[in-house]
Amino acid sequence: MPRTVWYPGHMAKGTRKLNELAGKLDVIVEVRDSRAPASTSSPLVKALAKLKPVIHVLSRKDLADSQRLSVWLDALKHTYAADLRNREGLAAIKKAILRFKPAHREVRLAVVGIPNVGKSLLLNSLIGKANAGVGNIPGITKSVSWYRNDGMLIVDSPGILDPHAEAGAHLILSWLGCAKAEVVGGWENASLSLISFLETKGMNELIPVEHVDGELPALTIERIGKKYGCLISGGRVNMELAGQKFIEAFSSGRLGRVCLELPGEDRAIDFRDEAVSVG
Ligand SMILES: Nc1nc2c(ncn2[C@@H]2O[C@H](COP(=O)(O)OP(=O)(O)O)[C@@H](O)[C@H]2O)c(=O)[nH]1
Ligand SMILES: [Mg+2]
Repeated sequence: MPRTVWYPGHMAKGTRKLNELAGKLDVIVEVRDSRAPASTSSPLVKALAKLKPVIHVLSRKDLADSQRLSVWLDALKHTYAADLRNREGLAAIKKAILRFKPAHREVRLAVVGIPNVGKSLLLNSLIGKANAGVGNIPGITKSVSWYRNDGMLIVDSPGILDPHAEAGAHLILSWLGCAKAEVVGGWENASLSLISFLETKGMNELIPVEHVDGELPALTIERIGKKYGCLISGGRVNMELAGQKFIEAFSSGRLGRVCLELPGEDRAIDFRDEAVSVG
């Protein structure tokens, strides 16, 4: 896939700034979603990991299948699962960060990750409510804000620290409620592929209606539409709405806890044919 499809000009600028910034940091904290730790990783962080240590925070632990999540925690170094809304796992993350603190000054860090994974929640927890920005730190990149708290010097720079996901990840992100369905051709499309995916993975218990293996996903979405009351005239199902309601229920955890990927697995989906437009 040509890079330009998913790598527009403003992203290149972000990358350059992030690289520049990374030179000043002691450690990078990357946030990913526990429910898809491969697809929600940031390609840019992967590149920076050659230069700087990276701590991985897997957010939304509260929505994730804990058994499969523990496979990730065993497989990835410096990895911590967290429920950022309830500040669960935060103490361990802070401790891990402070291990990179030089003796003579604060540890300098940035929280990085693709949009919607929980960066702001983590950042605010690390900064603490009462802390005002400290302005420019001498010798460190201007035009970004720094915050000081508990032995940490934390940079906040939206737009630089939230690089885009890989193009192919958008479908999975749409299932998780982390990407707009327009990007993957609407809710109906996204929900049909989610049904196929769950069937392939043997995760049928996450489908809220009867689903027979090999059956057309559209029939299943139709059943879901009836269950959720997505009807239009003549008793027909509004498939777009049905798809949206299904994905809402799925991504909010109402259908159960999920972890869609395991380390080292082949890509969940063959993305090559997927048309992706990036905003
Ligand atoms: N249930 C749950 N929701 C979370 C968690 N972390 C973040 N969220 C929610 O995910 C949404 C996006 O979080 P935000 O911090 O704005 O993500 P950002 O775009 O990476 O800065 C918000 O509605 C958060 O409340 C978590 O650990 N558990
Ligand atoms: Mg944010």
